[in-house]
Amino acid sequence: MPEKITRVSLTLPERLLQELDQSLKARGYASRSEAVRDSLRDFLSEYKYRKSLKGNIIGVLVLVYEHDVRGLTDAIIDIQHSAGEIVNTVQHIHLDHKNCLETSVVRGPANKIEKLVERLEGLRGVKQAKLMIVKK
Ligand code: NI
Repeated sequence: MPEKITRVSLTLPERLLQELDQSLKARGYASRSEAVRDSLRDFLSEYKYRKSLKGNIIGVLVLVYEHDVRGLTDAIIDIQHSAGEIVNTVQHIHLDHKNCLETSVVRGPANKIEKLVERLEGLRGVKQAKLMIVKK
């Protein structure tokens, strides 16, 4: 039996939509829906992977965010301080007039690191939060 399909509507920044449309042809996608479905599968797969991590881990967390979103920089710093025992270093790079990139080396219990990533990625103005696990 075919899977039931549900239609949803999204609000996206104009520029993000333009970039999506430009990448569709180059990547051979027939429609926006197809590309968004694949993106969602990646999004969920990454989440499930993070949730499956156990024990003590070491990783690098990469954040890209808009520093001019009100209160965001303070919120990120507060979260990093409150997780001080697992955030070992933070490197900040000013990407351009609007965007910042931060890499943090994180070390500690997987569930605490997962909580940290969840708190950061959900903040308004955070565009990317990627956790790369480094094998010991
Ligand atoms: Ni910056």
